[in-house]
Amino acid sequence: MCSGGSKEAVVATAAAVANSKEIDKQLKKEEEANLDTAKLLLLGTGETGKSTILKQMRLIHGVVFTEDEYIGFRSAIFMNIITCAKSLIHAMETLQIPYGFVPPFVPPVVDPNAGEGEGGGINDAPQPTTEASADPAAQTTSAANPSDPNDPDDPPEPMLKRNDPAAIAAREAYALIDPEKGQTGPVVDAAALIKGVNIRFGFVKGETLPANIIDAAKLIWGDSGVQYCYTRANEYQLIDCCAYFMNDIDRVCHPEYMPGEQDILNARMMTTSITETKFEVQGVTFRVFDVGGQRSQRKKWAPYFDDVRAIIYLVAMNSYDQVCFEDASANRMTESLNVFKSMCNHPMFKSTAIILFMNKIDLFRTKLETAMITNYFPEFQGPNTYERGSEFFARQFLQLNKNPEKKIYVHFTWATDTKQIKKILTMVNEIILSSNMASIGLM
Ligand SMILES: Nc1nc2c(ncn2[C@@H]2O[C@H](COP(=O)(O)OP(=O)(O)OP(=O)(O)O)[C@@H](O)[C@H]2O)c(=O)[nH]1
Ligand SMILES: [Mg+2]
Repeated sequence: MCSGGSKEAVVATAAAVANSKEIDKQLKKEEEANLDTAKLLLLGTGETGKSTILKQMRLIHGVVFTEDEYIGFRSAIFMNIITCAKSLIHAMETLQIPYGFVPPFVPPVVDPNAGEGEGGGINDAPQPTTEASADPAAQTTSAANPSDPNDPDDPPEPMLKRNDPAAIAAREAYALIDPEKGQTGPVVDAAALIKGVNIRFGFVKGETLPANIIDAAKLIWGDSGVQYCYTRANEYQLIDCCAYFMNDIDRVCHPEYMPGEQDILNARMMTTSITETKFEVQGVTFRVFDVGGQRSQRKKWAPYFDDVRAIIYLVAMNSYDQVCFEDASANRMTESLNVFKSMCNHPMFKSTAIILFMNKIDLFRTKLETAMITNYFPEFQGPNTYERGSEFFARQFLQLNKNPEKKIYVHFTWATDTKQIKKILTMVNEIILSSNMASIGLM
């Protein structure tokens, strides 16, 4: 029998209606709040360019840098110069390269797949000069690599830089150095000075590197052996802004120097605490979280995973031949693929837009001239070109997505190039805004 007439039932119904109205009100409030804000995470492994993209967002959306930040960037740039000089000096010893070493001519990288489609074929590659062929070091290597480059069934083994004639010649020259006396000369003295440097910078205006350190860093960078060592940077840890600042030491070490936009974008500071930056796009507040990408930092990510509208996941395209800063046994690209796999399939990101920034395309292009992808990713097929390489790596990431419904947006980016990033971020904003609308059923 219906109990609609009882007093208790009427009270209970009224309470339920009030409660439901309250819930509706609350939901409406939340929807409005959701529509007003979009939470965005910048994710990726270490040194992939997350903070650089955040700097670009700040420049583009007018979140100005404070004076303290400018001074912080300037200090970071001085430290970048010292760090680079120290890394190069250390690598000269570990790779066994003498100061003043001039590498013999080394033919460009042998590409067993070149000739198919785009990219120069083996037959187009400049041949070794007679001088280089007469070099016993060069003969050792060609004996170890006897394939006939014209025989499609027996393609030559791609050669790693540490085994090429220049590397062998460097080691031979290094072996001739008297172990008692070592090398002598102004560059060696400069290296000894830099090795002993232990400076920290505060927030003092006009503070710069001492003149003797500036001169020492310039001498090191100008040495032919160090320049050769720089070409083998994938064999040790060297930050990507090395050439940018080392080529411009006089300008950035001037006492009146304050970093410009391009300097700020190139300055390297490892992120060790998560920051939130807010700016408005078409009436929506974007809350952007920049996290540290190295293994120890990734433990801090999870508390930021709720209610994320979009993830920009950064990949350093040029890292395919590098090992991780925090683990010399892990390839950087493989590490990035593993982290992407768990992020893109994470249950909390079911309805989160995933935007993949295949970054550092400028450095990727340069690297392809001397480093074969197939040496590090044997499944790579085809010529060692930008088109093939970028398509291959993007596919490696996309195929990790286990949800066919999920759309992953891919952009090939150059994070230090404001013009390019401005265009890409406009497209990204559109994706985020429409995903914001879709999240509350308005699209
Ligand atoms: N040439 C070039 N350099 C880049 C590019 N993207 C980033 N860099 C440089 O790479 C270095 C590392 O970039 P960051 O933005 O600090 O990397 P991150 O992902 O924030 O690194 P963590 O904070 O350690 O996780 C900086 O010196 C940047 O200037 C790029 O597309 N091209
Ligand atoms: Mg960072």
